[in-house]
Amino acid sequence: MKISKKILELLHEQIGIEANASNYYLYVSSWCKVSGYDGAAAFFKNHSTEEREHMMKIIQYLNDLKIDTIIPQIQKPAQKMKSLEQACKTSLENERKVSKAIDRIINTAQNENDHRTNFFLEWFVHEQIEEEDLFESILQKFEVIGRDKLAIHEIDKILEKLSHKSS
Ligand code: OFO
Repeated sequence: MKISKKILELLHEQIGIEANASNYYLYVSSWCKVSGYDGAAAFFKNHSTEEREHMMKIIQYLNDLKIDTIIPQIQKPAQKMKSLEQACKTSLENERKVSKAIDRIINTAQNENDHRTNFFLEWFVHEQIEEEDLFESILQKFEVIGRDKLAIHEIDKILEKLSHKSS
């Protein structure tokens, strides 16, 4: 095998992390839709698709190395949403955890001199910088614009614009 058992185990875990992230964003999108936040619903739906693409990238990487993958069971998102701000806060926390998980695989790959996995994961490092920055700046909007109904409506419109950017 072209990668170690440990790296394979971590990449399998990462497939699950990306799948759970996709599932979580899908749940948030659905919650936004029924709460009247159409812009946010579109934004999170796109994000759910992006996370699935991240999962697919890892599967593709393993398949390119002629390694079969384990497709894990996805988890039911644990949290009931109470507000759009809370959804964004949880998203940022989750993205930070994803970044740590990616760092862990990179550290292991570097210790093992596994240059191909190290190189493959570079894309994810850039992606995580963007995603953390994205949610940090959305959360900043709540500080700047406010949290009353009109402010949330404004933020929903901003999220709608962002959903066009990422699609
Ligand atoms: Fe948003 O995390 Fe994937 O990688």
